[in-house]
Amino acid sequence: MTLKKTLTIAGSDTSGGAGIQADLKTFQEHGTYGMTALTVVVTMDPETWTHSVYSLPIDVLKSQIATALSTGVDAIKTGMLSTEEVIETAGNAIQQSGLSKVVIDPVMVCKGDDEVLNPGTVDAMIQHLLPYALVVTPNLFEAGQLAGTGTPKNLDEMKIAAKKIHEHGAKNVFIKGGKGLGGDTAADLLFDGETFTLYEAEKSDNHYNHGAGCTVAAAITANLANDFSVKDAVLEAKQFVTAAISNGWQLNQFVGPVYHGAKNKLGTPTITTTTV
Ligand code: PXL
Repeated sequence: MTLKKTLTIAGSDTSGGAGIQADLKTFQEHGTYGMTALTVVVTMDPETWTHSVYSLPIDVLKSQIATALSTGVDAIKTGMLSTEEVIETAGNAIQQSGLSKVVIDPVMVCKGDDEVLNPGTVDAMIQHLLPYALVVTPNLFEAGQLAGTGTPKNLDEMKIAAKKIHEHGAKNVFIKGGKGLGGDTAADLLFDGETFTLYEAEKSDNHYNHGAGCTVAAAITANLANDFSVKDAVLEAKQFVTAAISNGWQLNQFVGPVYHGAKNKLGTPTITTTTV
């Protein structure tokens, strides 16, 4: 048997819903073989759930990336990259790998924590990561940061941000609007440099959605590894994360992660796609 190989360069969410834990679960559900290069370990205070972020030494990150890439990776994803040095290291490794199936999830915040991890990282992402992105997957806040426009509040502003991010070299821009746009659906926008496609799902009233952003990006990565087109990769990923959010569950009094096994176990939700 052979499996497609997927690598995530990202942080560990000890609580298991986001980060490399989300990526590995999602890779597995898509029938790919997941590998990791860990950037940081995130822990949560048991009393308050305040996050602490512990960075790994840069040499340890470089060794992990070299280990994984030496096996012949099919698709690569980046997640939480805590410093400019880490971003540059990931970007250089991606460039040297020559891989085209590259998904950049420009993680800037964890849910519930509103400040950008480190403001210099936005420019570093633009310089070192976006030029190699086959797909970049910002949420609304991250799209506004990368575009320099401020957070988009409606579809027209999402389109403007998507165009600006595309100008930074990302071939496809997938902005995760989710519930944030305030309409009747959970709506995400794909821009491929020519066409805008809106992917819409019925809004879930379940608010246990920790890890949704990492999960959709990881699903796109696995689908690309499995030779899906970008449009098909995004469609399946939206189905996958919609099912995962609908079946999110309460881990403790602070957090409710998505359920990564939902689509395969419980079925595929309906997604509508519209050219807008
Ligand atoms: O959801 C963003 C995210 C990404 N990566 C790691 C995280 C989080 C949020 O908790 O912990 C490691």
